[in-house]
Amino acid sequence: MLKTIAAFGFGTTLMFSSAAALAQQKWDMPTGYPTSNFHTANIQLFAKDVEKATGGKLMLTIHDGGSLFKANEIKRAVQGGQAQIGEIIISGYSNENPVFGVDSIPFLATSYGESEKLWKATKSATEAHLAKQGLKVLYAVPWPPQGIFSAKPINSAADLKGAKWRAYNPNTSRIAQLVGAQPVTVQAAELTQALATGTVNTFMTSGATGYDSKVWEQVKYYYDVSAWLPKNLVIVSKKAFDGLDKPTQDALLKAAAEAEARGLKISQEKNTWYLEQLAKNGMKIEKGSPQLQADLKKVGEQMIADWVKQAGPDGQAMLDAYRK
Ligand code: PCA
Repeated sequence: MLKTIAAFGFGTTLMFSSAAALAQQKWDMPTGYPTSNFHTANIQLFAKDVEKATGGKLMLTIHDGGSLFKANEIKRAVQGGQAQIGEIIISGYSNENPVFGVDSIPFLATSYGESEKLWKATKSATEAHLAKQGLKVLYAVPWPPQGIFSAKPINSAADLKGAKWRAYNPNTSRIAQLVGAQPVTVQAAELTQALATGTVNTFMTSGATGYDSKVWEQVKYYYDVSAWLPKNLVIVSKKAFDGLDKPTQDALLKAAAEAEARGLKISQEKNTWYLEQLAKNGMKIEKGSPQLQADLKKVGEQMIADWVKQAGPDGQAMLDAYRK
């Protein structure tokens, strides 16, 4: 009898612990960009891979386009545990730490190759700062190169004076200041409306966001100056990650590594296609006059110098590693 009770007790413990191990986890995953965006498409594949690899034990519910949290609120939401995982543009947070903004300094890293190199030089510092905030980086994907969209033709930085300039991070606001434009921060999800209401008429972003936001209805010129390639990071709350069993953690990391490689490839491949769509919709695509290029390079030099001052010797060491 005693033996039976003992056996029963043992059995129930086993039953409960395996039930706990098998329990399904559903995570909310806020993102800031629309369903049509290539980062979002990549995230959808990532979520499918995670579900498949964990046999449905970990499910990600994607809330794209800023529908659960606005793009600029997602980092804090994951830090605070209101969402377990999310997508952020790291340069949106350069006020917290200069290293977060290094990928958005004009003309520091202007191609996919340079952007990867810059990420290698700054990745561990970025990850360490985020770890202090309870966040773990799962993967990073660059946006296509950033150019200038404008309602009127631009031949030099002087033509940008007084423009109603849409900014999406502190660095794009700073560029506006340096060229004498008026910066207004507008998240990608609100760009179409901000253009329609005339709140903004000039901005720097990729062909991807130009296409997603159908900017050709208001904006006719695109100067493909390739000034920088900002990165989106998919981050997870360390607490949520640590709460997963080892096989689930491994599955998540593997899916993340695959999403990083795939995201880079899509970004590169679609860049030309996006610019073609802008042209098809009546936009004029140009490289930008030598004067405009030279003026913007000067803005970039100023911003690199400012960045080194803010980031100190550690920052200088990262730049040296990047330039080596
Ligand atoms: N699109 C995003 C960030 C960079 C980009 O290419 C945006 O404009 O908000």
